[in-house]
This record gives sequence, structure tokens and C-alpha cells, in this order.
Amino acid sequence: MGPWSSKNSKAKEAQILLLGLDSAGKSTLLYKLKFAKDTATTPTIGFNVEMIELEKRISLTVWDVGGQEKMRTVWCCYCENTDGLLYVVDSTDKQRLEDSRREFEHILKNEHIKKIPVVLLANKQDIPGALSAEDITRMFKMKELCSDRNWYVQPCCAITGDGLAEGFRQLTGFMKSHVKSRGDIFTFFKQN
Ligand code: G3D
Repeated sequence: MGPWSSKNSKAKEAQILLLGLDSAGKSTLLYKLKFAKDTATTPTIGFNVEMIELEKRISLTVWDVGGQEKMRTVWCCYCENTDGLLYVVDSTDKQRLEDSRREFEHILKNEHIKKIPVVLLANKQDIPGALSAEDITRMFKMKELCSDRNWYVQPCCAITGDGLAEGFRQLTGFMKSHVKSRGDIFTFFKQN
């Protein structure tokens, strides 16, 4: 069964995986979202993991990626139930952009992530000299890497929150059409 697929209103939530290198801005973004939406936080369930209730039936699981082979196997377990991927990039960290891209490519190869929609957040746009969403699209070879799925690159600033809502809207929009294309019976639209 997919997300939004049960007739029961306590249906399984849709899951979003929020990934990115350390310092990309994930915590800042989470704080901004929680603050903005005044949502309840469920307890941290492990090292580098945070799950929050974003909207009524969307939960977010957060991981640092990169340099932790051991952790990779752990967070990969979460991939199984993932309906959407948000990948945060520090648009000013030109030195680690290739690391970030390599991790991203690795993640997309995960069996459970196949065809799952992706929104890449080009964060820290407030800093002068930040690479634009177009630059990141090109450098991450998005068209090539994500040819099998819906994708979008959203410029944002986690500190002010600019672009975050747009990024989420884009992703949840993709998620809905992904579920639809799989032919699942879902009630999300009836209830929202
Ligand atoms: P992480 O959770 O992905 O590891 P953090 O990243 O949210 O901890 O962010 C790392 C640093 O980047 C933090 O600065 C944070 O304030 C900063 N940051 C995150 N998003 C933005 C942004 O959009 N613009 C700017 N200017 N800074 C941002 P510190 O100094 O606390 O390490």
C-alpha cells in the first residue's frame, strides 16, 4: 500500500526523506518549518535522525549524508517507505559541492528510491556568490540523473524561510501524481 492509500483516516503517513551533507542547512530548515507551522515534534529516534509531523499526514525523516558508511545502511532502511526526497545543498560551499553531488547520485541508485520524486533545495541563496538553482541543476546533472522521475530545483533560504513552502508544495504535488500513476486507491484528495 502506498501513501494516502487507506480508507482509514489514520492511514499510513506519507514519508519524506530530508537529506544533505552536514551544514547544508537541514536543522535550520526544520526549525523554520516547525516554527512556521507550530507542529509537534516527535522525539529524535536516533543519531542524526529527526522525524517531525509536517502536515496532517506527512512525516519527515532527516539524515546527514556523507562520510558515514555505517549510517548509510541505517538510513537506507527508511528509504523503503519513502514517498519523496528533499535534498538540501549549501549553494555557497563550492568545495564540497562534488561530495554532495556524489552522495546524491548514490542515494538515487537506491532500489527503494527509484522513481520517487525529488526536490533539490539550493539553500543559502541569501549569501552573495551563492550558486543559482540553474547552476546547481547543471552541476548536479539533474536532467540526466533524474530522467526517470519528477524533479525540481528550488532556490531557498532556510533562515528566512524563502522558498521552503514552494519546495514542499512542489514535492507533495509530485508525490500525489506519483501515487496516482501507480494506480493506488487513495483518499488524500477526498480529505484535503
Ligand atoms: P545541517 O543541519 O544540515 O547540518 P545547519 O545544517 O542547519 O546546522 O546549518 C549550518 C550552518 O548554516 C548554520 O550556521 C546555519 O545558520 C547556516 N545556514 C543554514 N541555512 C542558511 C541560509 O539559508 N542562509 C545562511 N546565510 N546561513 C544558513 P552556524 O553558523 O550556526 O554553523
